[in-house]
Amino acid sequence: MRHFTSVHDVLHFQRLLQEAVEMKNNPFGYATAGQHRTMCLLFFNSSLRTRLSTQKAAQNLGMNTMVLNINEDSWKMETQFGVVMNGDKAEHIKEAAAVIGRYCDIIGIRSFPALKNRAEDYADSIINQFIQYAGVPIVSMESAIRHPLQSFADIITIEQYKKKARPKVLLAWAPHCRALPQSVPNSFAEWAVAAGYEVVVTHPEGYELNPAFTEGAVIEYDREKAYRGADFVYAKNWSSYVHYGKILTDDPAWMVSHQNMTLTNQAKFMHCLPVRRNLVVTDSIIDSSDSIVIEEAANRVVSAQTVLWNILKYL
Ligand code: SN0
Repeated sequence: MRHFTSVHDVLHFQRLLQEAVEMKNNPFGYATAGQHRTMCLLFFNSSLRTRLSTQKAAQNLGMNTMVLNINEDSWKMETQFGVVMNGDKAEHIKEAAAVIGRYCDIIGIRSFPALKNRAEDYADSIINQFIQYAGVPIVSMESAIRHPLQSFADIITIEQYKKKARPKVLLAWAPHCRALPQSVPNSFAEWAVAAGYEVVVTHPEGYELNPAFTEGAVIEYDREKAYRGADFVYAKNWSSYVHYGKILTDDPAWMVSHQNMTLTNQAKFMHCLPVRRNLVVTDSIIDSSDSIVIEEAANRVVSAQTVLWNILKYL
């Protein structure tokens, strides 16, 4: 593997899952794979799990890690071309990417969408410019349109808990007080379909995701029908793709609650975290024994380590 930005970078899906199981069972068995190699983790936006789990994964493989919060502890970065740089942005992404590429063997990047201009966000330009100018492998730590390390960890988690070969996996929209990216649901839908699950997506009208990401999934507007018989409920808020970046409703009936979960096949509750309690999910559901959010977060180390190991093999 050269870059890791989506499920499309995975050559052998089932083999990657097997490797993840091996990594999980034997996390220190590959401690020399990244010897004398350095990974830089670049954050344009906040992070807790991604920051810690990716560093831990790199360290388990014997790599050195450097973390940089762009716009906070470094120069503000200009990402547009052809502009007169007479504002507050002192450094252009073109030089920054090339320089970091000389210091590091792998670069991880987190950059959220601005949620203002759909075409600009969906061009995913920050990660793509790093791919173009850094000259080293790039790992998405959530881009404007996808969060593949999260989705891979989600699939590892579902494989761990599933009781049938092809579980019904429900991606359920839930309310939120802020406009959030579509990255997590876009990416989860792609990975869950690639894993061969029965994938159902439910949301209010107007929250349709970009169909390129939900191909192979069933879109079910009838919430009760969608929840019925689900083996996994993957909750997430996202802002509208159609009415780009907008919040269209805050109807609490869409919150993951006992009322919705009782329709399921005693579904496991999943969420990428951070999650806002009693807005996205009730206390009683996230605190129940069917909530697997902590194990899901723990598997972030496994997904990152498996991906980094696959990149290191070809360096
Ligand atoms: C991000 C998102 O893409 O939805 C990161 C998830 C891994 N989540 C948030 O930004 C939540 C922010 C909030 O205010 O709750």
